[in-house]
Amino acid sequence: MDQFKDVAAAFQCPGSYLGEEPYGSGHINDTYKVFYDVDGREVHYIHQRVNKNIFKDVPGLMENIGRVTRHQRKKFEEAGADDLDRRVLTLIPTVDGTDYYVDANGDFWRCYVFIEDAVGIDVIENTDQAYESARAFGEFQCQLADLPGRLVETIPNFHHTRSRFDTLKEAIEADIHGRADDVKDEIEFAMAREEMVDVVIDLMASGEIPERVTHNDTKLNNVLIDNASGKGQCVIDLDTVMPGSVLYDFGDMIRTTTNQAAEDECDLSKVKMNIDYFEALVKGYLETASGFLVPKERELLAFSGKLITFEIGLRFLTDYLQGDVYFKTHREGQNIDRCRKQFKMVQSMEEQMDAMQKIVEDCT
Ligand code: ADP
Ligand code: GN1
Ligand code: MG
Repeated sequence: MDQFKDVAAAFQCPGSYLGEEPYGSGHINDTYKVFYDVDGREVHYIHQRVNKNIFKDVPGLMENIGRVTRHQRKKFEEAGADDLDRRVLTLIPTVDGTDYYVDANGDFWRCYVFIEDAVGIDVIENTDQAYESARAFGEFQCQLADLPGRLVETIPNFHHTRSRFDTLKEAIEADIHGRADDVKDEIEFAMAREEMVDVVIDLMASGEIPERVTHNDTKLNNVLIDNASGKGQCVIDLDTVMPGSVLYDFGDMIRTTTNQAAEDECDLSKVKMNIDYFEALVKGYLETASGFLVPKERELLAFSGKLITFEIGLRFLTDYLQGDVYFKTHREGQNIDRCRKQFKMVQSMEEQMDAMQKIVEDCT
């Protein structure tokens, strides 16, 4: 495609551009695996069009990613890692020496070294993957604990659950697509759980929970798992790395790795929080994070799963009511199915909260 030729020419990728294919299953950016010929050898890169409707300050976001990946790389180097380009995302600069390229439509593009022989997993297959992904995200937080300066907030109030709740209420009131009547049960489910939304925000405001550099989008498929060893190879999708709480990260790990149903599963009888996956997550996470967590953070690890799953459920419900304008959808009703799945997970966690809490205590 001509457009890709321009993008390819903008970056300092060695070799000549051959073609590209859409890649991965992210809901936000447009991601392509791009093929180059380097002296008869096929070499791959990732080219990504960053979603500028969602990220209002792409230069600030790219500056964050540069700072974060340089810091991670230094940490891996100090630890003696010999496969740096597979441990941390590597940005390829443009011919002008910047980290992003703006095309004729005003769209922002970036280019990463393609991490071979590792994949982002959409649906968990075994407890090792839960352990490995949590270990990798904990290591990520640990490495960034001494990052100098404050990062740009790429999406303000991203995990401000109160503000997500209020936005849902506005969407219900406006009901611009006339869909609210069809989702009365989901609305009722959400409204009945309002008391949950301020817990972490209030503890952060009082200082009992520290602000840290966090990933904020710790979906299982945002850590690449090495095909050969099954180890957590590289944390990716750094667009939302910014000041936050570790509870947002641990909570989203619980949401996405403790059941084998797809995020938009329609058969809710398949949706249940699997306590074995939860235990593997806690163990993997504490292996790398136990050194820095304060007691309040530990105490709320199990709760964080319920909170973040509820929050994402609110966001899917809001997007459904607003006409599917935020998350990419591939079929009608996908956002409401995603919402129902999240709410079923919330309910399942409510039922198992004592057992989850006990696992955290036993691992501490
Ligand atoms: P989104 O924000 O849309 O989720 P991601 O940055 O997570 O975008 O990228 C989408 C998918 O592309 C990932 O789930 C992963 O499968 C793949 N991917 C991203 N970066 C790389 C990389 N450097 N090497 C290999 N695969 C990658
Ligand atoms: C989006 O980018 P991706 O697909 O990894 C979203 C997350 C949601 C997730 C739900 C910037 O993540 O917040 O939890 O979808 N990212 C953004 O699957 O909104
Ligand atoms: Mg992603």
